[in-house]
Amino acid sequence: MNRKKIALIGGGQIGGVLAQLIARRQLGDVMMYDIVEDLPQGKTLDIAEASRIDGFDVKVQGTNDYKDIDGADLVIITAGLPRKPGMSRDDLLTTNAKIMKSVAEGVKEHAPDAIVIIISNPLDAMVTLFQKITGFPHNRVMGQAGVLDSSRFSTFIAWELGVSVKDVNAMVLGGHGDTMVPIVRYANVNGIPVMELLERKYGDKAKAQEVMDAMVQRTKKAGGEVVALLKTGSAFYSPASAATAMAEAIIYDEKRLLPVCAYLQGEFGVDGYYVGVPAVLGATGVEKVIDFELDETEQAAFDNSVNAVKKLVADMERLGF
Ligand code: A3D
Repeated sequence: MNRKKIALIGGGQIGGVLAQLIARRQLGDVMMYDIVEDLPQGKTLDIAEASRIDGFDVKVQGTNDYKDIDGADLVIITAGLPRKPGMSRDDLLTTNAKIMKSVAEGVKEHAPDAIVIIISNPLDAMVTLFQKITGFPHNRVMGQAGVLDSSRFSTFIAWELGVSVKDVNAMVLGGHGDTMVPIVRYANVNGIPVMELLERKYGDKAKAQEVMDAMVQRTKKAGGEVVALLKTGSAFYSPASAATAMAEAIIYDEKRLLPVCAYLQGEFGVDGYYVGVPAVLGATGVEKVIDFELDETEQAAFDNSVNAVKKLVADMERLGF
């Protein structure tokens, strides 16, 4: 079997961690592209020189020329500015849309058959724009947000309950912004509802709800919490881990059910927009969106989040993209 070729567009903070994670897991040969001269070459050389120590045997290379991503099977895009303290993801729209336009043109020309995972913010709008420019089938274009947001939510639940995070399942749906929707009703620890565990811990329904509400709020603001601490950029280890999990699901045709930014055609009452929903990821990309019934409050929160995505997409179109 030929090794897969994985192109990373953007060799910044997330791109660097992605290259290292992909190499260590030997998911495929890595080709990192960036516009900054020598940056991707330097980062990948540094990573490749650890191959003897880490025990991986795949190629890890860098380039400033789109020609070198020719024939990539998988493309992961992180090109674009990250947030600074006080900024919302939406504040990045104009700058990152310009960048995404050039990236989409490069990928369309050189990796026309690739499956594409986008991480650049504002996420839902960038995925929409990339698909519009390339015309790639919707199943081959998706965004990473929900895997990370869900991992953040699960981590807070594990800390609160004093259990291993490995046993926590919790999902965050909707757009990747302040309106994202952590699904509390289905959050569980090895099948036991988190709300029941909180009620037992505190012996009081109201207190349990208060603790859950605080975790939901922290999840929604988790990206901003990291930005405020780092001061010079946004989270990069965890987004890279999240996209690596998606890449692995695709490369090994795992059929994992993960929350991803996928194109909706009627599911959850939405038609023609990219939003975060549970989907099956396999060899052909997004193989199926898993629609399930939301209760009234969840649906209202989801609709509100979808409206925020629609507004962002409309703003982007008004800007001429
Ligand atoms: P950063 O370290 O600045 O890296 C971005 C890289 O993109 C830099 O190396 C730039 O040189 C490069 N770049 C700029 N323009 C182009 C271009 N036209 N073509 C190719 N490369 C270009 O940022 P980062 O890695 O920390 O973050 C990257 C993006 O991910 C930002 O937009 C963040 O907002 C976003 N992000 C998303 C999440 C999600 O969960 C969705 C989480 C964290 C960050």
